[in-house]
Formats: sequence, C-alpha cells, structure tokens
Amino acid sequence: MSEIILHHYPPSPMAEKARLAIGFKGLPWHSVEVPRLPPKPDLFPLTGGYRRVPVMQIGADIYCDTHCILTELEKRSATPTFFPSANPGAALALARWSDDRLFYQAVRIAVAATLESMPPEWVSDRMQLMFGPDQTAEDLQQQMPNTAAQLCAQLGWIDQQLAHNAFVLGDEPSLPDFSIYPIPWVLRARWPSATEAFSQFANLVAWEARMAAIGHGEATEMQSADAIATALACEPETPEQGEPNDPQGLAPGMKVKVCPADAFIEPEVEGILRFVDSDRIGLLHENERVGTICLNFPRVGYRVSPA
Ligand SMILES: N[C@@H](CCC(=O)N[C@@H](CS)C(=O)NCC(=O)O)C(=O)O
Repeated sequence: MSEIILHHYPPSPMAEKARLAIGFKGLPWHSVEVPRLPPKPDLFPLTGGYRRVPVMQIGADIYCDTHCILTELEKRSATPTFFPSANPGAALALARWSDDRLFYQAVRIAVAATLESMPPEWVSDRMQLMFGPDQTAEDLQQQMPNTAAQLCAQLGWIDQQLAHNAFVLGDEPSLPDFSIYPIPWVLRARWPSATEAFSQFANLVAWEARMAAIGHGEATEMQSADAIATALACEPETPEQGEPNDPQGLAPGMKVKVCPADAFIEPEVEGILRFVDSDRIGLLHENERVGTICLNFPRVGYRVSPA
C-alpha cells in the first residue's frame, strides 16, 4: 500500500477521528500540519479548494471528509475491520448521525464556549463557515443550554448502549465509535462544563478511556512541500467507474462540481468525473503544482451538480 499522508491540525476533532482510525488499522502515516484558517496555500492545490480538515492523500489520490477516509482505509486494509458485527448498515447510519447532527451540536457548544478565548478572526470564520449569515455569536450563547440538553440526551443513548457493550455496537470498536469519540474529546478541551455534564455517563467515560488507548499509531512529520511533490510524482490510481443506475445520471467524463451540502461560504470544487457509485464520487482535477489528482468525496452530505 502506498504511504498515507494526513493533512490536519492537532485540535481538530474530525482529524482526531482519522488519527485514531489510522492508529486502529496499525498503518504508518505521514503527518502534514495545515493552518486552522484560510488561506491554506499548500492544501488547496491538493484539494481543488476544499478547505475542511482532515484530508488523506495516498500518492495522487485525495480523500476528502472522514467518511471517505475511513471507507478507503477499510478497502485498503481490511483487518482489523471497522465493521466487525453483522450490522454494517447500522454502523454506517449511526456514524452518519454522529458526523452530522451530533457533530453540529458539539460545534455549536465548542464555538459558543470559546467566543472570548479564541482570536476574533477564528470566531468570525467559524461563525460564517458553520452557521451562515443568519446566526450571531449571541444566538449561539443564548441557545447554549438548549443545545447542551439536545447533545446530552443523545449522548445518553450512547451511554445506554455502552452499559452492556465495551464499544458502541459490541465487544470491538466499529465505525460509529470513531465518529462519536471526537464529540466528548473536543468538548472536554473547549467547554468548561464538560466534565460535570459527562459525569452522569459512567459507561461513556469508561469507553472514552478505551478509545483513547487505541492511539494514533506510528506517525512521522512531513513538510507540505513534500506532500505536493509526492502528488506531482504520482498518477491517480482511482479506477474509471460508472454507476448504471445513478439517480443523477452521473457518468465518467462529465464535468461536475462538488461541495458540502451545508456549505455557506465554501467554493465548489470542479473536475472531470472519474469514479461514481452510491457512496463516493471521484473527480480528476489538474493544476501545475500537483499535476493530475483524483479528489474523492462522499455522496451523502455533498451536493454534486453539472459544471
Ligand atoms: N464532514 C467533514 C467535516 C470536517 C470539518 O468540519 N472539519 C473542521 C475541523 S474539525 C474544519 O475543517 N474546520 C474548518 C477549517 O479547518 O478550515 C468530515 O467528516 O471530515
């Protein structure tokens, strides 16, 4: 397997999901630290302008979004698996619920709790990025008790699940464990009331320690220039593949654009469709710094339209 390069920054909860997932698979990886705010001059050439973190690079194939990253890790290295039980669909659906609703609520709390301590440019960027033009910092603060109630009620479901299982769906970690773990992880770092709020969830607290023990595996630091040089030296290996029953009629060769479905300020990424199935879309994209790359995005949670 070609070498894994993860573009990320330490405090990112979604990056923590990817770091633990790679550690779980026992794969060595290269760590490229990217800025927390745009411009991200050495990331954008590799992502066509997609700004979110983490991003996984393997040669000239780029995997945007943790869903895409974890499913690709599973494809390339099946053992240990993210799907140990006979419920792979339930694992995917639970992970998606966490990545979407639970993560959104956690971000609302994390941003509201750090409005005064984080630099104003970070606060302003995250307000626009995550919540759009119609919500103010005051809204977030006022709604904090209600958001905390929503989040804790749902973490209570996980706590119940963990009463009889070491991990969310059984005796071994599976996909939803990796999605849910970053939520208490980031809130413990940013929300002063986290310890008190989570103390009612004894099973969840014990599970957090089991998840943390998985670790990040063997990482070596890499400079962003070396990641760019790696992409330039490689050709994308994502195969050409169509999906005869694609609901949007997408097919290889079409010019398309992709962006997160909930984007407020993020640009669409353009490319020539190379791969499509119900779970993933891969676009060929070119620029002089990296040559031809293939940008892979999940279908769920991303909007694809003709370019
Ligand atoms: N659905 C994405 C969400 C990624 C995400 O929102 N990441 C945050 C950091 S945890 C981010 O990119 N923030 C803005 C930035 O770093 O520019 C995933 O699963 O990878």
